[in-house]
Amino acid sequence: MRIVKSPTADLFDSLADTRQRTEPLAEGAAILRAFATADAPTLMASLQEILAAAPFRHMTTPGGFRMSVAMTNCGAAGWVTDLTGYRYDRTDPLSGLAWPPMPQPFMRLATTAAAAAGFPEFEPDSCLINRYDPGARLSLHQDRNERSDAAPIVSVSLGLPAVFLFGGAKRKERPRRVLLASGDVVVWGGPSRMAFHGVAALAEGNHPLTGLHRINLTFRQAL
Ligand code: MD3
Ligand code: FE
Repeated sequence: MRIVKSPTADLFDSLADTRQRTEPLAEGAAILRAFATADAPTLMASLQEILAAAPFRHMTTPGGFRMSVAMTNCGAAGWVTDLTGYRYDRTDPLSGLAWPPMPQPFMRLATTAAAAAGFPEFEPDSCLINRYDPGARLSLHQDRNERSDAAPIVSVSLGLPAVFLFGGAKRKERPRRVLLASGDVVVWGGPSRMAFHGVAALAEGNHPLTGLHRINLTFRQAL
């Protein structure tokens, strides 16, 4: 059997889906499809200002491995890893200075998305910014360096799409695969907050917003 794609299917494939809609994912977790699409250029402009003071860097895990994902932070505290462990730090180890402040467009997007998913009190003090180049991946992990697990984590995907791996409360549970595209926002609260999760190796591509990369913003109440 030969699968022939119609010219209309090809046309649809070439157009980004900009329809905003909510997809429940699990207890406490919701995907807000295209929630950030209209704001994406503004978010990217804010990101360039952050990068001038705190550029992307490949951090080292406590086990001595170089992370394939490049990272930086903004806000009162930033997530860092080095040979001594994982932690939130008020200073950027690269500059010795405080992380750049959270830009207002970042803060507004994170709080409106959290409110839309049922978390009106969310007030992030930290944003971890991840850059994926082709082949970069994040192995299954839990986010447990934040002071409280009562607050959700809000994630914003920009640029190239990625396959997100959403597991369960135990590492051995086989993760579901969820495609996250540019503009998609996911709110992870309630029982989903401590779920194991990761990102499959990024496929090559070119996106008008980010070029050869995927950028992910994760907003946290860390302190
Ligand atoms: C589910 N980042 O930075 S965002 C991370 O796409 C991280 O860069 C991935 O995992 C990325 O820690 C995934 C989605 C995400 C973030 C935090 C979660 C999903 C989560 C916390 C609990 C459960
Ligand atoms: Fe995570």
